[in-house]
Amino acid sequence: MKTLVFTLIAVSLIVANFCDAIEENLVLYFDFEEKGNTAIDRSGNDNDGTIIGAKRVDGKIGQGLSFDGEDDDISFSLKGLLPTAGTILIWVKQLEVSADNSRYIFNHHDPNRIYIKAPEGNLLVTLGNTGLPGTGKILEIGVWYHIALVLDDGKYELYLDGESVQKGTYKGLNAINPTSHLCNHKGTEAFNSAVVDELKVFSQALDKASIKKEIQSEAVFASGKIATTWATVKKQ
Ligand SMILES: [Ca+2]
Ligand SMILES: [Ca+2]
Repeated sequence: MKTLVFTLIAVSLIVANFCDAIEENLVLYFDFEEKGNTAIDRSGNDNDGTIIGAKRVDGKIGQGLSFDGEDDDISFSLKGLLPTAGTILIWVKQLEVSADNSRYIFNHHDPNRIYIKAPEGNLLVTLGNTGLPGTGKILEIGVWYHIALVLDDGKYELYLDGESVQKGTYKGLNAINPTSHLCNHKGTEAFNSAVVDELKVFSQALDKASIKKEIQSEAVFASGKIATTWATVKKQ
């Protein structure tokens, strides 16, 4: 029994190590590990998502949500987020190129725009009334990428797989909309064929180390190490 308790504590410490104070500023978290037409917001803020058409498939960690690029949607609120500071993190794998090649990944629509998209595969963001140039980083079809967008009072920084690929300034992001979407524009157009997983939105600007930590902690779960540890605990 002592071994069991010790192992449980050790596992708890491993998990706690990756879930530090920044988790308090989590305003939305979808892991897509459920069934049905609601994506449960694990942050506790009731920013649940309404799914139309999109299907659960193998994701980056467990299940992800797959969009057909024709008419699939998920809409959700971002209660708890202010327009002044925040971080959006998401895993995405582009599938075939859909008719509209704008390839929206995250859509918080105009006039207070927060767009993460990859037209022609070229990763770019649009913020408020500021259209920004493509990063030149191409999201290949069938490959998982981790994207993090940090907003900090008129300054932004975009990360791809934990590395900064663009930063600068923006204007005109003054309010948070009642709804946002993944993989389309406003839920009505520019549908993107892709699988997404692990959408996290924080109400603070995360630094590079915190973003890397998020990716690292997810990698631990994805590799099954935690599950393996639990399996070992159960045997004792
Ligand atoms: Ca559909
Ligand atoms: Ca998942």
